Amino acid sequence: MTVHSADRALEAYLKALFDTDKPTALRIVQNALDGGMTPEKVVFDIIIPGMERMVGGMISDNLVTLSQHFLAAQIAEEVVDRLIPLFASVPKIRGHVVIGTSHGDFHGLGKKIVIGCLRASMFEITDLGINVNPERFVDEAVAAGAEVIAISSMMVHTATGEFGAKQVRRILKSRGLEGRLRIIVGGAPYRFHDNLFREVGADAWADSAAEAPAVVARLVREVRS
Ligand code: B12
Repeated sequence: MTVHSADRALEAYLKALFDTDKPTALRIVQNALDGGMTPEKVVFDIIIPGMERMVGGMISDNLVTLSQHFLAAQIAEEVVDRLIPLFASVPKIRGHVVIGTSHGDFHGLGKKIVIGCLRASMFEITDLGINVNPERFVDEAVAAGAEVIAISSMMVHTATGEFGAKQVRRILKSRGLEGRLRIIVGGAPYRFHDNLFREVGADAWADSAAEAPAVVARLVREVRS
């Protein structure tokens, strides 16, 4: 299949995401490149709008299932990683985020989707995986020169407990790192209590992966200002 325009490619790509048909989605990307579309155009006119439409708009009407959501994020991550080195001028990375799921929490799907959105928005990501202890969040963020620590918690006790964001905040404070690093949290427990992110010592939270890039961009600006 030869794809002649970004619009047509985007429509075909969205259909493949809806069908959770990863081989077809990747083939559409490859066909676009083979047809002469630049890697920049593929990322900015197909992958990012595809991701936004799947993760942002339609999910609120419950039209998108978790597997469709997940696939859009997974492909965005793979394709963006592969194509960025091929850009004519390498895009400026907007900031560095160290992300993981809080200690005791093995729910990794929300985090994966957040990573897809952040990578597609040109943030550099260090993924620490699931069940990450607080010291490791801080150590890895310092080693990477990150501006933001992102903590995903899907369970109430891992969001509010003593081995999650609260302890990360204490470590930042005790090591004098609060001016250099911001904490963003996310996950279902934060939806039910507007102020919970503050109570656990975070600087910000985002309700969905689609909202995360704008919030992270603000935190990076704060650190750099
Ligand atoms: C899938 C799932 C599992 C899978 C996880 C698979 C995996 N690889 O992730 C498995 C089967 C392993 C599992 C295990 C357990 N689970 Co479970 N699980 C779920 C389930 C059904 C979906 C969670 C999920 O992945 N949602 C999909 C994501 C995409 O949704 P999301 O929250 O909307 O994510 C978005 C935002 O929150 C945000 N976001 C997420 N993280 C972050 C981070 C940042 C920084 C930002 C900015 C944004 C952000 O962006 C995401 C994308 O838009 C929920 C129920 C539910 N419907 O939520 C229960 C649920 C979370 N599980 C629960 C429980 C209790 C468990 C177990 C303890 C069960 C048991 N007895 O063994 C174990 C715990 C294991 C452990 N230690 O973690 C409870 C938690 C209850 C509570 N109030 O704390 C829930 C709510 C089910 C329930 N109703 O009881 N689970």
